[in-house]
Order: sequence, then C-alpha cells, then structure tokens
Amino acid sequence: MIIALAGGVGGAKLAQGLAAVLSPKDLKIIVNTGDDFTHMGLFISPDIDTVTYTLAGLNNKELGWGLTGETWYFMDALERLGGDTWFRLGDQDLATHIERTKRLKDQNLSQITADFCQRLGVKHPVIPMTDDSVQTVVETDIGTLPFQEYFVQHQCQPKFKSVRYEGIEKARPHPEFLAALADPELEAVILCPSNPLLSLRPILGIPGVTNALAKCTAPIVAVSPFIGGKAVKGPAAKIMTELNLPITPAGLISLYDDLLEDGLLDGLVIDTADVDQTDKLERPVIHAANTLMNSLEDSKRLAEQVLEFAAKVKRS
Ligand code: FO1
Repeated sequence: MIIALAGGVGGAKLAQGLAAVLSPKDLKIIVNTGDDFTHMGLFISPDIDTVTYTLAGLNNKELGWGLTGETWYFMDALERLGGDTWFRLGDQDLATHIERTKRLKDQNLSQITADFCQRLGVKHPVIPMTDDSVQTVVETDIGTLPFQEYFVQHQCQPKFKSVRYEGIEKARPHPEFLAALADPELEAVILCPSNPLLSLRPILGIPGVTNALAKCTAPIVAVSPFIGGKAVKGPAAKIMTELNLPITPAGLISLYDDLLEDGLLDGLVIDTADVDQTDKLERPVIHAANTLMNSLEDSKRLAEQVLEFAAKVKRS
C-alpha cells in the first residue's frame, strides 16, 4: 500500500498517475486542507477539489483548478451587481461548494469528500489530512494574508516572509491517514510534487504525523516540484528566491532539513534537468526522471518510476 501526500495541481497529476497503476486498496491520497476557506458563505476546499476533479477526469487543464467545460454566468452576474469577484467560482463548480457547505452541518469534510468521489466515479480514497480546521496564513511585506488572499487576490505578488498553519496544534490527523501509516503493508510514503511550504508542510505538521512516520518502516520519498530552476506551476520558485534559497535539489532539501535529520526523508526524485546540481548531496538517495506531467501517460510513467525507485530505497 502506498500513501501519497498531495496539494494542488502537481500533486493531483502524480496522484492520477499513481491511481492509474495501483488498485484503490493499494493507494491512499492524503490531501492538504490548509488552503480551505469560507467565501461568500461557501466552504471551499481547493486542493480536495483539484485532486477529486483530476481523478474523475473532470479537471480544467487550462486553469489548473475547477472543472472542465466551465461557464461563468454566475461570476458575470455577480460582477454586474458589484459583488466580490477576485475568487472565481464557475457555474458547475458552485454546485460542489453549495452542496458541501449544506452537508457540513451534519457531516464532516472527509465523509462529504468520500461521497462526492463515489458519485464522480473516483475509486481511490481521497482523504483530507484532517477534519479539523487548519488555516494557512502567509506573512508578507504588506502584512499578514490568509492563504487565498495571498495566492489569488494578490497573485502571490507580496514578498513571502514566512508561513504558519493556524489551528494545526489542535488538529488531529484523519484516522484513516494514521491507520495507513501504521499499516504493516505500507510500502512507501510519497510526497507529491506540490509546494513544500504551502501544501506538504501542513500535512506533515499535524501533531502525530511525524511520530507515525518515524514508526513506519516504509521509505519516504519526495518528488521535486522544480525543473531546471523553475517551478512547473505556482509560486514555489518565487518563494524560494524570497527566502534566499537556491531553486535546486539542495534548496528543496533544506526545506526538509528537520525531516532529513530525523531519518524521515529517504529518497528524492528530481528532474533530469537538475542532475548536475546534486554533487555534494549525500542524503537522501536521489533518482532522476522526467518529472514533467503534461498528459495522463506522463503521470503514469512518472508514477511507475517513483514506485520502482521507492521499492529500492531503504529507510535511513
Ligand atoms: N485560483 C486562482 O488563481 N484564481 C481563482 O479565481 C481561483 C478560484 C478557485 C475556485 C475554486 C477552487 O477549488 C480553486 C480555485 N483556485 C483559484 C485555485 C486555488 O486557489 C489554488 O490553486 C489552491 O488553493 C492552491 O493549491
């Protein structure tokens, strides 16, 4: 059994590849919920939706979020009325947020996600990292910004200083996540190519997760979100520069120094474009692959290579 930790687009693409080569009982996809927020009274869970829509083959490939074949009549009408339009909710996507918000009165996010997955034909378990509230907040040169204000409203333009995950100290990992980490059949934990600070750190930071990782014997393997000094999508490279970190495998690993020190990062898959940047790295074990995922075939091929590599890597 494999656990994949995922955030938005990059995580969803690798999760789709893993789902194409593993049976539903052999894969658990644990998704970041630090980006979740309430907007116009609706509870939005962007990474859960990106992963679910991608696995259902319904994702909007141009935008990287939302649904394919989307229309925007609601947004146009809202704009006419002078409403808040910085966060765009498509007409079909609205149904997800309205139905989820209604159900949250008597169900939790993971129950709703499981039911939406079943209705959309997604067979592999998509599990929120927690059912408790965790809010990613970014400290910037223009002040403190809740994640979606930083990411969407300000288009990641403010200089990134630091990030915190409000409520994380009280959050409990989803019980299925903990059970999977304790499963003797666990073969690998894969950190998908999502933003390390904005998507993966919140998952790893929930109390009990690193302890559970320390107890399992399966290797922990990260897949780099960088190719040739650039992020495939999103602000990861800009953030690295603002933190004075190089956009290289060493720079990426420095974000996981504590994990490496505790023996919780055993392998790293980097892009072949970055092999000449790995000279002085002794740990973790590195594997180079073509990490760009432009199609389901690409995602499948990368998933196969990551699994093959993980099967060879030993716990440090
Ligand atoms: N991202 C944007 O850049 N602009 C948007 O207007 C926007 C709307 C949106 C609506 C629903 C949803 O599930 C995601 C949406 N996203 C939008 C993406 C989202 O803000 C980020 O991609 C993630 O939070 C980061 O992984």
